[in-house]
Amino acid sequence: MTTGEVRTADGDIVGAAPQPDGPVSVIDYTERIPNNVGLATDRRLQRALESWQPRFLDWWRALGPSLPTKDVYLRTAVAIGRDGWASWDRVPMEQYRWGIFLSERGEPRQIGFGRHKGEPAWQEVPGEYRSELRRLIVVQGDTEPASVEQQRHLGATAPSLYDLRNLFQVNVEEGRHLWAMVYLLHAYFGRDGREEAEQLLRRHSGHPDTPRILGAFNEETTDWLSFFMFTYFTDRDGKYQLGTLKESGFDPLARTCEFMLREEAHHMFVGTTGVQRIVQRTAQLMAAHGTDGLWQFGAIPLSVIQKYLNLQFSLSLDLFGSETSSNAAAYFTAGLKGRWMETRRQDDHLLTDATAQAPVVADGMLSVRPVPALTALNLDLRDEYVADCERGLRRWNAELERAGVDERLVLPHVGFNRKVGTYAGHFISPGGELLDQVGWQRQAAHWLPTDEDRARVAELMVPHYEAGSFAGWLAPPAVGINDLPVEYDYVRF
Ligand code: BYC
Repeated sequence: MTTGEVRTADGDIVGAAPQPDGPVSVIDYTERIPNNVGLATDRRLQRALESWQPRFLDWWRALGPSLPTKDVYLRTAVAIGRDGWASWDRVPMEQYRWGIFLSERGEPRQIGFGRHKGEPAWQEVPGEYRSELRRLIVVQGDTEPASVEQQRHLGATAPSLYDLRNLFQVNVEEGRHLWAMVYLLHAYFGRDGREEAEQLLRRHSGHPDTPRILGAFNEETTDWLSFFMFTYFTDRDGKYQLGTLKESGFDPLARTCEFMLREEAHHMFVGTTGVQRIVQRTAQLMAAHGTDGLWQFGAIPLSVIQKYLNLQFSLSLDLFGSETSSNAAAYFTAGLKGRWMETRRQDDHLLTDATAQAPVVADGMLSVRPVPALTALNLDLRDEYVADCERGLRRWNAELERAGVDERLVLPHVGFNRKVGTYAGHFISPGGELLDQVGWQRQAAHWLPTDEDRARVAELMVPHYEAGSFAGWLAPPAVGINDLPVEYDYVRF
């Protein structure tokens, strides 16, 4: 843990960037592809990955960060462990060393759930689950480059060098998470795995013919408010999905997700503190001027922050799939994808007789019906996620309270603005009222960002590239990165 890292009682990180811990294994940086998986001993795999590497770099140059820089103060994983897992240095971005890192194998793992519960975790892909496993890995892999593409142009309008560095840190690590999934595809899925790895670079966020697989990853990240909401809400879906894949009976997937989760903590830190700093500035100005009309003071009105929150939360809820899903039941029963904190759950880890309450929209009403718990696992995960989201809201609202402002941010109803699952096709207000289409659309401009809101936010997005300078629409952070001062020149041009 860095000395600047601060954790709240509920475990969220609010101070400096976190550093993970765990058993130690050093990564070999003398190799062309740094790794801790013994790549040098498997020539075929090494050659396959070395032929994918230039295509990845071409993709990074074409669709990665568009702002030219000289170097960026970045952390790079050097050891999968407690002491110095990351080194910090000024790195020209195109020289960043993307590599393949799996958490160390500890005690031999047993499968913890489903019909293979108690059997040794698989070191190879079981033939009967090959296509399901490949699908899960491809969906996970597809999101990583998608987010880099979505954030490509944000460097042009960064509110400070500190924030610009954080954006680039998130980007290079999402690039590495793509490497993690590509390694699994190449190492365990033969020719079709290699073809899937190619496709991961061919689909592009928002492309009309070859879009990314999941909806939220085809939306535009238009500005920094949208970016901070994305890293708060959408990266948090990543935390929960990786948390379930970390339980997988397929050991290489479990181990790679475990290490990805360590890096993911920083991405959510960027979101939590980013929104908090915006709310802090907004709250100060609301208290000083007694109005939410803050455009005139160069800040973002709370009502607009709420609209961006409504949008990103609803887009992120769609990432959990349908509330009831036979896919999810099949993944669980096969031992491929567990539940959040599976090992801590006090039940049979089979869910043969358990039931759950799933939402339904029928006869003009929102209600629930009992369903087999096995089919409601996407809902189970989503509920865990929503409870976690609430925690950030409490922190942001504490800023409003501190400033003596009465207004509060709220999470909208889970049925609001949904495109996937039970609520799709229904018109539900943020307060949870079932409306007709006309009634909903009449009020949509109060609930979701309008073109005008986005244009006003865009006007504020003026780059601040002098060390120690911060845009006026957000407060500076409390501490810098890795114990450096807030004013440090984290990026050089
Ligand atoms: N958009 O049974 P259903 C991250 C498809 S984020 C479009 O309801 P299932 C990150 C679904 O594929 C985490 N299509 O859902 C964050 C299925 O199609 P097929 C990413 C969708 O399968 C920030 C059909 O609808 N990781 O890491 O139980 C930055 C019926 O689906 C959507 C994962 O998601 C959608 N939103 O669950 C960077 C983990 N939702 O198969 C990175 C791996 C569903 O019938 N993925 N569909 O053709 C999964 O576990 C599951 O695929 C899902 C869907 C949870 C996504």
